[in-house]
Amino acid sequence: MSHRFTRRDFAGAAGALAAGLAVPPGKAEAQTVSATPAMLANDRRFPADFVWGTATSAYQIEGAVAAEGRGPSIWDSYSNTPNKIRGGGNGDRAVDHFQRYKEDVQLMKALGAKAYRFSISWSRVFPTGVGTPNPQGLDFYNRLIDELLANGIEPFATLYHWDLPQALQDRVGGWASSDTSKAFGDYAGHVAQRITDRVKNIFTINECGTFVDFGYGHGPVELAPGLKLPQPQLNQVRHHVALGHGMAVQAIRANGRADTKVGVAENVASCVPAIETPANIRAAEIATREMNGGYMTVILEGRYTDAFLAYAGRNAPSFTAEELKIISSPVDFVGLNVYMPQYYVVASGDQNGFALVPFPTSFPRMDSDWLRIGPEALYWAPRNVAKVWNVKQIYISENGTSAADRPAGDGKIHDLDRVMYLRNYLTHLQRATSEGIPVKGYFHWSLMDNFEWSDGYEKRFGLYHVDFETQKRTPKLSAEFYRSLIAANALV
Ligand code: PNW
Repeated sequence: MSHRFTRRDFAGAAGALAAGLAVPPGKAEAQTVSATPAMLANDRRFPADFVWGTATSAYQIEGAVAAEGRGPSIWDSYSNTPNKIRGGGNGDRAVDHFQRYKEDVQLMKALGAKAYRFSISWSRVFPTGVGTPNPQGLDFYNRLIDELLANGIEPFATLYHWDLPQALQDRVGGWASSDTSKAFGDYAGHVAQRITDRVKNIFTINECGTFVDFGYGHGPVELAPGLKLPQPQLNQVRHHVALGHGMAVQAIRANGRADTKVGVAENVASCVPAIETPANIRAAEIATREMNGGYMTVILEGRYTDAFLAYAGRNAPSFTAEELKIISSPVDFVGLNVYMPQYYVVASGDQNGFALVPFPTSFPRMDSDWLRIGPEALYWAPRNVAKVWNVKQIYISENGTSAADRPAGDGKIHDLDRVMYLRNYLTHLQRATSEGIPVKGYFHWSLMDNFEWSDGYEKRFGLYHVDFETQKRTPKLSAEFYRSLIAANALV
């Protein structure tokens, strides 16, 4: 007979024993059961069909920038501009994944990972963004997809992870023009027609919020194309990106197999109640809707909120009702990239109904300046999205951290800080799934160290350490942690 041994039982019994007290009647059974990790795992499990994976993106890992007819992207130009990238790196070689993809699939397999989220480089498929497709454009991805499937790993493809064809930037100003939204839709349809026999899940755009604000606006970090547009144009860029997403959803529906599932991968502004009171929890829901007005809200509701438009005022984007309909084409799932709590929220009596609490300067961070540590974001982000928009399928499309990983004297990488981060964040994800919040899977960012955009090769996010000279991959302690967690399908 199996006795469901809860953590509370164990804590109670252990506490009583430690205090030298007699074990109270009825707790005797607990006293005789020794708490093996497997037993504790009863409370700590993830759903049986939970999808554990890792994530990467094309420009950050592939290299081979001139292979098989690829055209240049804005990241080739940007990273080869002096003083843009820390340490002066670029993605010309990156981590040579284009050549080493078979070895890299084995790294995933060694983790026991069930899925892999990668991105497709638009300028491999359409070297100038539009027009005649490159006949070799999908060859690499076909090889990769086949290799993944042969190894029992489910491919999840992202169509846009920031590497816009340079020709589109030059010709129409990139996302400043709705021509780019339309070109993105055409590219999405082309790809869907050719991969959805094997790829059943597609993310349209990765983190609209990040690449628009940092690439066209004024972020704490700068990204390609490195423009600083005034507010009206910046809001128009936002709108064109949301429109591009919607056009891609429609093109995938029109050109892909009927069983294809499509969604976004958005760096949702995660709103965490500063203290979990009913009033603050409600305030965090209201904040979720307002603080995600530019993307998530318009994508899931088909309208910009009144507060969003009032705040933008004369700088609001121009848009048509037809465009709002395209933007809000129904999605099958929502992908959330969650690294940190974006805002801590409390209830407020003013008309917004919420207030944002400023961060103290001592708030803890990981190795990237922007990466604040708040494990509860991995509970609240999916919880709020499920609640506010009644979303039925959520993936954590990215979560992870940078760490100052250096091989120790024994050659190993003891990244205790990444393990700490993961253990705590995943505890909150488990809280979410155990409450029935519909999170279907989790993709760790990243499989291996790679080109971290403006931070070049100086920030490492991988479960595998990469020696950027020799390209040697070495599992870190966190890879071992993730492997154990996947094997147990529970917190370890
Ligand atoms: C994401 N921020 O970027 C991207 O999707 C990945 O390509 C990237 O490597 C990863 O997270 C780690 O940075 C972000 O400043 C970059 O808030 C910056 C921020 C958030 C996400």
